[in-house]
Amino acid sequence: MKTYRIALLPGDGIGKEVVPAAVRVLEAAARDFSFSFDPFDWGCERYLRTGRMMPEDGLEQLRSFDAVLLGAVGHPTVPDYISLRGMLLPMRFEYDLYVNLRPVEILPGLDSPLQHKKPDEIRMVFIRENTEGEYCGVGGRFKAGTPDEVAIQESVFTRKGTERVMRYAFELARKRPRKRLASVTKSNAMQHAMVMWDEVFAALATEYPDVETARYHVDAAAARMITAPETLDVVVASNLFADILTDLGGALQGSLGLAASANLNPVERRGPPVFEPVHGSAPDIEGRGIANPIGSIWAASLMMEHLGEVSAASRIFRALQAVTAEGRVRTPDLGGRSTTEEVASAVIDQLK
Ligand code: GGG
Repeated sequence: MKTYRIALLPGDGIGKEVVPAAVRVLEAAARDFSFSFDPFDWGCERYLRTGRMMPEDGLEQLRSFDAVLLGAVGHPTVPDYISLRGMLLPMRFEYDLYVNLRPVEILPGLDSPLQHKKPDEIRMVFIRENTEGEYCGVGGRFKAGTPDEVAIQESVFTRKGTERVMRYAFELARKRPRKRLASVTKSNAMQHAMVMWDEVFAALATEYPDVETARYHVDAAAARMITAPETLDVVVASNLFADILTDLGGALQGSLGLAASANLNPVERRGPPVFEPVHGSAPDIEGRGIANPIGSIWAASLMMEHLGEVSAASRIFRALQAVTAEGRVRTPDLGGRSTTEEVASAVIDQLK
């Protein structure tokens, strides 16, 4: 029987509540395979104790795992750039997980804040470039703390990095019923990187005549997500643009607590893929047991799909859908009074 080795990185805040909920669901979903879960206590508390979010050889420690299930990073007393760059971004960069896949769709029984749209009119998947762009970290500060201070934050877009993420998005669009791909740009204002982005998109489009393409400036894309979400199917965007737009996507879904993501390298393995809810550590509700575990459970379903356990992935997702459709068990972000544990138990009951 196949045993999947999963590294658990709950991280900070509500990550420590939603990851155990997802693990319970995964265990209940295992039929003809099993899991071996290894927990790692990496995160901001470790940083406050030792000065590092993870050990120096942390990335090596994770390398042989089949996948990583991550919760959240962030703590009120640790600068966000330290927590993000101390654990999550190094995994994406070092393992070259260049695709960050984020579905945006309405689960049955849940209402989007867009009252003028039907649930089936909001069904998109964002493909976020995940290893370069605005997040590359190139830059510096000069004359820090003086009135003459200069801060430079460079974006780095490579043709290779742009092309490979767009190719993934085209391939995905080709497999979906609507076969549409929108590229998010800002080439009117960013005449170097985003013009190259547009050129690569246009060149690839000639290889995919069956895929209907569109190109929107990021500001127009944000508006379109509200006014005409039914026109969006697969959306490819840079690291920063997609990070922002998928938080809007989470809001359209009804709560950021529902949004899931998969950090993947579909071509080669330099390390394990990483699955995580989109939300952060939410210190305002930490420790109250009311965090919505659906984003984390959905991420676990994406993980099973990526590991080739398609039937387990779809059983988990259908169980999630059954729970939201029934509407009896909901956490407060969805207007209910249920706890994280109660939602996980309801999903497990559906799995049975
Ligand atoms: N679920 C992981 C987490 O804590 N995400 C919050 C965050 O700030 N993410 C930034 C990013 O995805 O680039």
